[in-house]
Amino acid sequence: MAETARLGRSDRTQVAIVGAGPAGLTLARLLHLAGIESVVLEAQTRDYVEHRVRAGVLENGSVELLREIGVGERMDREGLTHRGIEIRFEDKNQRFDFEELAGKTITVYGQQEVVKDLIAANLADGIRIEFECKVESIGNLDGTLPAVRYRDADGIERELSGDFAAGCDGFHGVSRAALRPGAFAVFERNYPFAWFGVLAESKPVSEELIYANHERGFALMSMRSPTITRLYVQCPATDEVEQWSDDRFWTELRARMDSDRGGPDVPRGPILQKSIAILRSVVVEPMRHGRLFLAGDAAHIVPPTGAKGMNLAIADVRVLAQALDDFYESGRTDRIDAYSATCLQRVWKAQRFSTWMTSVLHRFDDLGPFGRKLQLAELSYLASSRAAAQSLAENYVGLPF
Ligand code: FAS
Ligand code: PHB
Repeated sequence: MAETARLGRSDRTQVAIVGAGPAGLTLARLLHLAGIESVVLEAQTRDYVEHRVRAGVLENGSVELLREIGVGERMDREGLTHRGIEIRFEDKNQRFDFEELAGKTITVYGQQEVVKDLIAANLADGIRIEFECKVESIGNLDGTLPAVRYRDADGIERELSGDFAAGCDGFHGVSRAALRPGAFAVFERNYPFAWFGVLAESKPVSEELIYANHERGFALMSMRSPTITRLYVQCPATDEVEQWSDDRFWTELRARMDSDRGGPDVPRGPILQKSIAILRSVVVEPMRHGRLFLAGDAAHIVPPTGAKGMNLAIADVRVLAQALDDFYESGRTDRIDAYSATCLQRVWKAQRFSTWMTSVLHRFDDLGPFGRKLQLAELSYLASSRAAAQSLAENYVGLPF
């Protein structure tokens, strides 16, 4: 049952938002704080989106923005402030002190927690979020009133029109399908591997994230709390979750951390959730089509190695909300017209960083011995050069808005 009073068969708002992920929910809140009305249409149930395990690292700028819009209280209480990360390669751990190198920290706080906080705050402020409402099409993009057609929880066809529409419906959403063929370009790169990830009830071995480059493949030890870990190992892109028994996972992670040869220990614990995430890079240009604006994963996907996915979604809607606020305040359209170019600046820098992190930390079967040596030289340079370490730090904590 939708949380707010059900909309009429055809309804009207200022901004029709498709998708209740970090992009859609943050946008709705930013608009509300600027006195602009929006309605969020979400295909899944509230329970589903509030329990979907995804990203876990918030850049400094995302943390500040979430505080500014009034959803920072639980994040500040339960989130973990990290002053750096470790990268493990050739049997040693190298720490990178972000606070010392870039003057900023990151926060580890699960994406589903951010989503929970945004939904609670938005509903409390009377922002309309319609769950179990699957959008089927978005039309009239070049007109003055884009029309979002959807099916509600009872299967009834409805239409929501707005001055503007925001496609915040992720990579598999409907908004990209609304674009005129030929009106956009897609830049993409697919990787021949994926991440097998688990959420486990086990004690993190380190206060900070450990990324590992190992000849057996990449591994990452992250966390969600002092008792919940989020752990990943590189696996073939064709793998299925069923191929990874608990025992196989723990054995492989320990091997990649050299746990039995002086490397960090990997305490086992009950595995709560398993998933496989395909690694790919995708950018759709432009991100604006008439009165439809794409934001977040609907417009771009980054490999998770740089922990940029959720942060880019938040950065996009920050630009969009400012542009729409200008429009409603003064009729200005210069920021609306600059929306795509402004976001793509940041998107491509995040793509560059995420691609670089992926290239130095993963095992590429076609790398060959020379390529492998280059990879290790890159990591050794990173560990010995302040300039290289500073570049890593400033990109990881988040480039200035
Ligand atoms: P989202 O995908 O979060 O939200 C889109 C919303 O739109 C969803 O709720 C969906 O149900 C809804 N929707 C879709 N189609 C619809 C329709 N037709 N009608 C109505 N609603 C519709 N990033 C990291 O940094 N670290 C990670 O570990 C990490 N893990 C990930 C694992 C997976 C499996 C995925 C897919 C992504 C992961 N990411 C990770 C990236 C992730 O964090 C995304 O960047 C982030 O979710 C993007 O947020 P949104 O753009 O809001 O899209
Ligand atoms: C996570 O905590 O889920 C996480 C952290 C860092 C990454 C990717 C995922 O690069």
